[in-house]
Amino acid sequence: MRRALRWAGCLSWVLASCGGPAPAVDAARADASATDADTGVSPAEDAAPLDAPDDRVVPDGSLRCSRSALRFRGSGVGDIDRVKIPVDDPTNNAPGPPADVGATDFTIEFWLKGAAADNRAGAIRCGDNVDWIRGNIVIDRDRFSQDRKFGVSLGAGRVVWGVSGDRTGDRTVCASAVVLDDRWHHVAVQRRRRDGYLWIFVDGRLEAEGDGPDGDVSYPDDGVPGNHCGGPCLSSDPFLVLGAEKHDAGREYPSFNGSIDELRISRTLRYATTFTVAAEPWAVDSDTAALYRFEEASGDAIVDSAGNASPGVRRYGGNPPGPDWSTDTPFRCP
Ligand SMILES: [Ca+2]
Ligand SMILES: [Ca+2]
Ligand SMILES: [Ca+2]
Ligand SMILES: [Ca+2]
Repeated sequence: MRRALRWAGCLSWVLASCGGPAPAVDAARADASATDADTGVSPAEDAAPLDAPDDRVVPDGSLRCSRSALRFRGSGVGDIDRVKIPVDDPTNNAPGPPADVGATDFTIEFWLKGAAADNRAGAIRCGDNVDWIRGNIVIDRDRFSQDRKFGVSLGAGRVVWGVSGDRTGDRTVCASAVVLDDRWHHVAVQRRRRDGYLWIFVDGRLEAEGDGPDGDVSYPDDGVPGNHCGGPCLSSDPFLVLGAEKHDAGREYPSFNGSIDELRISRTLRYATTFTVAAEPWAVDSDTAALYRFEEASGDAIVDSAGNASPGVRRYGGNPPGPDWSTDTPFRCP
């Protein structure tokens, strides 16, 4: 459905569907009804929201700081200016690597820094739709015209999180806090497997939540990319893509222009309500599916700190070229 929806989106661009105001959400609301004892998530001890640290200097040693991040340029063309993490091998029915989440609860979180002038997507109309693809795309695990997909984008500077179920519909939820202020922000999105419930947290504040489509949204082990990419979408569908719209579908579906650091994918719900953001980089624990610290600082290999079971590749290029290795990080080393 993606292509049809995308072109329908072009036609309706001047209408409210693309440029309308962001829906009201209850910022920083810790709604007990949204969580469930079944999830096993315990509310944070300290529920007081914290402002995002910026230019925080933390001690060196034991990787407690971040020396390196990636600076994307928003090219959105040519399968470059992005990181690609394979989540399936289309030539067989073997299970994907741990980064292929969606069969269980999961959390995707990362640090992001960008400017509004570089990311001009308008407000997203959130609801039972796939309109997250109209924002500047930060995380793209789409499947072209097929179900079981998800992604994170920015519309009018707000975090947008969308999921399509297993023939159970679509849902996009929108945060209200503006993050495109050229400062580092922590973003966490979650999905509960039992009922498809979705959450967005920004700098530890619960920003948006809602019941989403049900079912397994991991990449199908027997998935066959459709013939929508000048041929089968073999170079876009079976990947988790960072910092770009994975299909290069056109400027109506823009890519993120800014920095990403310390991306963690977990096979659990990490957060139940407003929480205190970690003051240093994460270490791998038993719930970590993949952890990308971007400490390589050179080259094209993207290392997964969780045993490198889900490695990625930097696809460098564009004008200006990206993503560049950057020393601008949320946890600067002395
Ligand atoms: Ca880093
Ligand atoms: Ca496969
Ligand atoms: Ca549901
Ligand atoms: Ca799979």
